[in-house]
Amino acid sequence: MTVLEQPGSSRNKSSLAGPPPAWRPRVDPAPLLPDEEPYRILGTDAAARLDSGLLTRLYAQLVRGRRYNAQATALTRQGRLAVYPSSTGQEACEVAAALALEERDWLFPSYRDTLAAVARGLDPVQALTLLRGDWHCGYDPHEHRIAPLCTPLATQLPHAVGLAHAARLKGDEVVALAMVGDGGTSEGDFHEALNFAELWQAPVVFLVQNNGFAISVPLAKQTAAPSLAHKAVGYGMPGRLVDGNDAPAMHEVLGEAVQRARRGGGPTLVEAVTYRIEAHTNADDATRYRTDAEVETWRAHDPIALLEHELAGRGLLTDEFVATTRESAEQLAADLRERMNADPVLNPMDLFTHVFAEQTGQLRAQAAQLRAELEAEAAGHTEDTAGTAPAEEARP
Ligand SMILES: Cc1ncc(C[n+]2csc(CCOP(=O)(O)OP(=O)(O)O)c2C)c(N)n1
Ligand SMILES: [Mg+2]
Repeated sequence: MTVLEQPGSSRNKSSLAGPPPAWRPRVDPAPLLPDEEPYRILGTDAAARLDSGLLTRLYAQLVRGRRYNAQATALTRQGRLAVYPSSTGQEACEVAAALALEERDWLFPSYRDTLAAVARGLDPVQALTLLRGDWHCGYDPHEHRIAPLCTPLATQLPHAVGLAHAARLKGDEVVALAMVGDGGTSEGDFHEALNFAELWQAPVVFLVQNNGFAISVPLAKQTAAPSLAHKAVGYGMPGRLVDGNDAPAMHEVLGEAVQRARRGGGPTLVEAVTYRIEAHTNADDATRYRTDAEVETWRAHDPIALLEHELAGRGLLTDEFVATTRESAEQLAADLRERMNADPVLNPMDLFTHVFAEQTGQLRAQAAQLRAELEAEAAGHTEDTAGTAPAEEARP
């Protein structure tokens, strides 16, 4: 006997119409859909309306950013920095993210977003503390309103939503801008963050830098979504697709999303289409999974060159302006070199200090072992300078 043949069934009343009540989308998805092509301004008629002051400001920041990336990468080769995930090629995203925010807002960067933190005003050496191998992020997140550079993928996103939601409940007009990579959009945290952000109308902007790869995994193996911006629609949120190498376009779109969030209009997901010109980090060999020809196609769409083209057309790319900009970038690099060459004063025992409010037995045992090793090393060093056992022999 089928369900419909059971006594008392509503067989007679049933029909082949849709589920009761008739289902329909609760919001119209059409306005949430991203543009079909990445939004751009440079190279289009719209470029004419751009303010020259904004263009020169963006240019100076981009040039400084590229120099910073090159210097930080050089520091890894000199053993002064443990690891550096370069944002060369992605400077327009980094700089626009920083400039879109006001002082009262919060930035939630990933490990690749040192530049956004520096463009927001963070000390360039402090910004590298974590990547240098220290146990802390090197700055007070509350003072700068920059969360620690986040290594576990996408975990910064629910944090940003929580902060933004709390600010809204308190009546503070604070916006959180959270940065994540294309690979990070496959993490559960990404979905949970977007879901709650829209439900709560949290003032958050999610900036996905689609740089083509998650280490060696290309986007085509990451997702079957039409674009990453389309993912927004599933949560009832608008998705914007932008040319991530077009600095004024990035600046405009992120600025609009921040304003919308501040007005109480809810979150936005922005996908910036860009490219990671360097390897994933200094520890990666990108030639193993992509061709030089591919990299060259992106070099031809370089964010600095795009801006130079517009500046030159306006007669603003003068020798003097270029020289001043380069000099400022060189000073930044020189300062970084000099200060990163000083040995940091580290206490290895700090490793155990802030893990738990109350140390576990296992951690206490590990701390005791490290303390004993450090004491043995110090004793060996003393004996060594006294001309007896060398430090190396004192080690187990
Ligand atoms: C939760 C988690 N899983 C795995 C890793 C290892 N991991 C570090 S970077 C990375 C790739 C991330 O790619 P993407 O999100 O595109 O950011 P990109 O490095 O391109 O900026 C992976 C898998 C990690 N850090 N955290
Ligand atoms: Mg990526």
